Amino acid sequence: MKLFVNTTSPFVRLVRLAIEEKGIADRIEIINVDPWADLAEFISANPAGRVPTLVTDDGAAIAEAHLILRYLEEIAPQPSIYPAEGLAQSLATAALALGATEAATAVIIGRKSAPNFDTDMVGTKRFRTMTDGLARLDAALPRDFDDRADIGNLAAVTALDYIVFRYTDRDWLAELPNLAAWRERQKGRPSIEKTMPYI
Ligand SMILES: N[C@@H](CCC(=O)N[C@@H](CS)C(=O)NCC(=O)O)C(=O)O
Repeated sequence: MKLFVNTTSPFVRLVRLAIEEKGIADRIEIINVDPWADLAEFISANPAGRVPTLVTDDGAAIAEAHLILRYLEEIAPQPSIYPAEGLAQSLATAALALGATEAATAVIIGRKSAPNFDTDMVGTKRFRTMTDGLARLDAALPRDFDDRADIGNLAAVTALDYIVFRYTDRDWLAELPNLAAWRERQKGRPSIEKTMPYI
């Protein structure tokens, strides 16, 4: 299989965290692309030109992180990232984290064409989503990875690290003492360290 990625995308990271936790990295060739560069092979796999995009050994091209996660769960069911026990709570945690992640990427993309994006109506709502989403995670922490790796904590570490990485003018962790301590406890986990975003 092939996975089109870049090194910054939180949606890519979510998928790569699942790949690492499921122990299937050796089955997947990683192809780094610039999603804005319209590389022919990439666009042919995903006309939206967005990472992550997975191409299976049978040639099926699957875009959208959640659809890729669904496929990974099928080909490598254990360890499951959607365990039945406490599933609703894990999905609720993931929903908060994904809302914050979507908002954070929307601002980065919005700035490309609208210089005042941060302060317009949409940008203001996206920042509020990030702030409130992380505050709610701080008030109701995800499980530790040592307990289990599930969609909730995969999405939470993805959201937190991405926002800290992209929005450096604010000390997010100082405002989120519980989440900061939670993040500290996850340090050293191979899946997390291997997939940290960078430019
Ligand atoms: N809903 C998609 C979002 C993917 C996405 O927005 N990827 C960004 C990188 S973070 C991208 O490739 N952007 C290029 C573009 O918007 O054209 C998913 O869950 O995979």
